[in-house]
Amino acid sequence: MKPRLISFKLCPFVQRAAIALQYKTVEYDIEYIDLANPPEWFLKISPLKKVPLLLVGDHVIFESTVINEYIDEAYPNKLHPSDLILRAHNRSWIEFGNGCTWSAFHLSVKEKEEDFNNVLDDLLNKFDQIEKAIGGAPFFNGSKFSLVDSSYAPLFQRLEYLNELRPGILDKKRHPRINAWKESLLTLNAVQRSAVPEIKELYHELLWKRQGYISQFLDEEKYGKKSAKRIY
Ligand SMILES: N[C@@H](CCC(=O)N[C@@H](CS)C(=O)NCC(=O)O)C(=O)O
Repeated sequence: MKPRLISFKLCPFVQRAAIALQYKTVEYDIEYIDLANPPEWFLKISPLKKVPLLLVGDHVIFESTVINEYIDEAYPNKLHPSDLILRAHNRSWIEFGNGCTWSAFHLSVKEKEEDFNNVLDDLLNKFDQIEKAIGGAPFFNGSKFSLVDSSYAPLFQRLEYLNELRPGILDKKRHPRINAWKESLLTLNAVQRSAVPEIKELYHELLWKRQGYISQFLDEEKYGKKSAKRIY
């Protein structure tokens, strides 16, 4: 039975699940909803009213980290390490990545430069910790792709887009290992296939709608008049 991933095109948490499914070459269906106007059926089945959901038969699995654990256990080619301590260590860094993913969201919405810089400082301090925890190359644990990789790739993709607009977010000198890791992930097929092809354009549009500090670096001509601020 094919699992069905309930998605929003720009959600980094959904993308984590799509990467795990893609990497394992699992056949799945994907259904996109509009989070600004979610359908009734979705509100009924989503306990937190959030995506991702993974529908397996009649079962609804929610929370991206739990969905990825399910995908890993349900399909061949284990992504989590078999060593108990290493697996716990990986889970800790996945949890740590949740906070970093929220920092990327805050970078996109903070209106004042000072607030933006405070979020960025906090994120770069978190990156100091990750830099020390990376176990090898090209992936977090070394040669083998894992669920830590699928958890951080959507974050790196968004930071790359933000950094193109406003350099100084990705710092190769301060975090050489993170930046090399990011490069490996963003060129991976499973990551490239995990989002819609127009992801960058959609992300730029979203930044424009959010009207945060970062939106001033977008091409104003292209997006036209500022509209009412929207989160999604
Ligand atoms: N902890 C959740 C976070 C999911 C999440 O925040 N999804 C956002 C979209 S990226 C959402 O559905 N937001 C809808 C809302 O908050 O109403 C996970 O990892 O799955």
